[in-house]
Amino acid sequence: MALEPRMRSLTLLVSALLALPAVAAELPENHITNIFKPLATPAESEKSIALLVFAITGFIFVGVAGLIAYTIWRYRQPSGVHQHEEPPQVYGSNQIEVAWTVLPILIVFVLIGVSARVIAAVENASPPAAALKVTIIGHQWWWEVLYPDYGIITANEIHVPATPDGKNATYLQLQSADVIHSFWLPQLSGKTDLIPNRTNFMWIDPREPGIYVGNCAEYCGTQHANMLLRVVGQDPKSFKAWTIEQQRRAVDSPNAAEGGAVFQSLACVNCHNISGLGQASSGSKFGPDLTHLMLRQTLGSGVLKNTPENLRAWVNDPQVAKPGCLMPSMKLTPDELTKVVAYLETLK
Ligand code: HEC
Ligand SMILES: [Cu+2]
Repeated sequence: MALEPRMRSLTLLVSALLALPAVAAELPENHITNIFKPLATPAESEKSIALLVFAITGFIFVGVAGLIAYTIWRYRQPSGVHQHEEPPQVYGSNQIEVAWTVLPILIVFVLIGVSARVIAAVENASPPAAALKVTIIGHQWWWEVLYPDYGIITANEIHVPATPDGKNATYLQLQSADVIHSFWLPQLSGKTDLIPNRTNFMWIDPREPGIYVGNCAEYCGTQHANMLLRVVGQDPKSFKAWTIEQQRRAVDSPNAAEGGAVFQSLACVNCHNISGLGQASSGSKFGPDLTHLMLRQTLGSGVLKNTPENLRAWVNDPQVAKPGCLMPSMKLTPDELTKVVAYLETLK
């Protein structure tokens, strides 16, 4: 009787495991978060060290587990015999004790040595003068992205050049506006924390154009799991085109004027900056910069695709898609909602 539920959960577990490859296959080609498919130098060195560590620890595991299995089998009690005496015992052996002390110490030193070399190689690489510099500021629960040399401010989606020769490195300065976050793009590099009142660095040199996804890797509050990261690797020409688009100030088309006034009247400006909207909005950094909102693929740090319906739903009540997030439901009337969303849709 007790077996039935156990069997059922076992069947469930097995079918869940079998379904895993299918789930992974559902993801679009470049949406992989797999440290074993590195596409940048730091991630490559980290992969090779991960494989080395797996090999050494795997060897130890097979050796130890094998000896245990062999011993259990070799010294099992023969069937039918009921003896209760202990087998002959061995007390103390200098040779064995030296072996099991020295060997692990050697293994640990090898592991420390290779790790230190890889860490130093990744961390001490100094940026070529031409490297793109990007500042990332972690906020609860989104990423502010600044390009100081271009005067660009955006959020959650980091555009960088990507070339097969890895010659287009991007240096990232990592900061935090509130609590500790951690920046992690498995295919590009290891994790680096973003710590309040401190600047950490990391670099990436993506080899292929495409989207690299990642996530905050340090628990930072309720919506930590929805603090997704996207790096958009682009060939240098498209990257250049992107920077030019981003440097434009918010468009002032005639129908946008009314919407801009709505936006300003609805207190959105207290938290969001839109360049070109005038003093009222400049410098608000509590929420993501919305100047080129429509050029982003997602909303709310990856929780929603950036479609007209989702945008309307988000502005109507962000707490539905991202409960606990720091944008309150603004309780707009349907008319205000329509106007402000129509305005947001002009932000290209
Ligand atoms: C109290 C501050 C605050 C106010 C007021 C506010 N927002 Fe937000 N908004 C935020 C924060 C914080 C986020 C990021 C939420 C997250 O991803 O966790 C956000 C996110 C957004 C996003 C998604 C941006 C992106 O790139 O993901 C849009 C669009 C937006 N707000 C529009 C508005 C509009 C329109 C108004 C006025 C009706 C408004 N907000 C009022 C704080 C605010
Ligand atoms: Cu987090």
